Amino acid sequence: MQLLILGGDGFCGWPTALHLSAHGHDVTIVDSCVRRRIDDELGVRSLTPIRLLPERLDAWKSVTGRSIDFVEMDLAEDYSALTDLLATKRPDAVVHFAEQRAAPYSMKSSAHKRYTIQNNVAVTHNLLAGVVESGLDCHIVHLGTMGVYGYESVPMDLPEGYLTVAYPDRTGRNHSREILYPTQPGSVYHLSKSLDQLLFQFYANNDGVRITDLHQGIVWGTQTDETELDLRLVNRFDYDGDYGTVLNRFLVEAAIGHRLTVHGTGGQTRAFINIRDTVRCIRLAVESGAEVSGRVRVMNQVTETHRVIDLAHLVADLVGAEVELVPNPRKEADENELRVRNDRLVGLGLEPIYLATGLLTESVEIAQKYADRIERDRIVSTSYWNRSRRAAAEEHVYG
Ligand code: NAD
Ligand code: USQ
Repeated sequence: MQLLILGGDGFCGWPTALHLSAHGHDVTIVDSCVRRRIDDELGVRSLTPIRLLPERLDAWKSVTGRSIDFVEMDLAEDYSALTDLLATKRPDAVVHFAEQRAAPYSMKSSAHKRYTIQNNVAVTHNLLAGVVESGLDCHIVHLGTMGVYGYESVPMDLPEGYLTVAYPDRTGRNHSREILYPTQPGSVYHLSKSLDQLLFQFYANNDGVRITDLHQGIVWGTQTDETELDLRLVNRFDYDGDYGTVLNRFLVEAAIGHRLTVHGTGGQTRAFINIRDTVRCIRLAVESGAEVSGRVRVMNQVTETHRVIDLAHLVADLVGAEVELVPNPRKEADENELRVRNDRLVGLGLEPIYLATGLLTESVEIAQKYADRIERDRIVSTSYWNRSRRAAAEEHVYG
């Protein structure tokens, strides 16, 4: 298949581009490399020493003999370049990763809130409008998030995208229908993904655009079969207070003897997936595109759920670290239950990797290997959801 990977220089996009190329697809990465500039803005860098994208692509060619094209483009700004590219490449599918994806970054200031909404909504809408204008029958595979469902405890397993609701009509006769699951975003970033859902629903209804929205959980791990073929292919690994996700942060904290920063009580339950499963799920979604028509296909891209405090103790026991309960910088429920259906991806052939595997140790080893690259003062999260969260955090003395 001819594939465009939007955001293919990022944490999920890079290993996915390699995985799809390794499986015989013709891959073009489209990226503005804005994520590398955000590292500069935040005064931090990937734990792993990632090469510039052209060097990564040369390494892939020299190791496998396969070429991946790269087009540098700001997808939020350069609509005509995007439509030219669609007309030239005529992709069978576009995988869309190209958004600002950190919840804490999206809450840092009004400038960060505005950037996140403007960038994310513009990229998604430009892509949809561009696909319609090009007249291509091209399948869009979007990386959405579990966070669109919100984290209210509900007495059921979360369905995949749609909820069946029943309601009486004026005469009292009962009807039922499926609606998009009511969205309850917990940050401006998650809000941008909720807006994406409406854009997808509209373009699927109005223009018959074929869309798969993958509601992905928190990704952990860093390497995949393809990125570990050569040091120059290594994937990025974020650990800082803005971009680092919880399990990867705990692994880094443990590796350098920092206390594990559990927000609040740690009673938050979240959904997780290993990066090796991420790339397989996306291949399954792309290669099953022929089954998508009509309404948006939503698949929950998760393999398991865990409470944050349990993860902290798991890592602490594995590596020998201390756990610290710190004031939660986020406005979120202290405790929640979460169970999620993932039947669609399992039905397509996903065989989940669980936390119990040796891959946790792999991440610890990577963290230890690159420990001298870690900026300790960038670990604690200093993005607060509101003034009272900031005030509570500023009173806390970190151990
Ligand atoms: P990332 O920040 O590492 O990668 C995103 C890439 O998109 C970057 O290379 C960036 O330069 C590019 N990009 C952003 N805006 C762009 C624009 N306007 N034009 C061109 N390129 C642009 O993020 P990631 O962790 O790889 O996440 C990828 C996608 O997966 C995101 O949409 C995110 O919401 C989703 N997701 C990630 C996780 C996770 O745990 N990392 C979990 C669930 C969903
Ligand atoms: N947390 C801690 N300590 C930390 C970091 C986080 O206790 O040091 C807590 C947070 O308060 C939160 C939970 O861990 O309750 C998860 O935080 P996270 O930063 O790992 O995940 P989140 O902000 O939700 O975002 C990440 C990705 C995002 C993706 C989302 C999937 O950055 O792109 O959409 O995971 S999900 O959470 O399923 O919506």
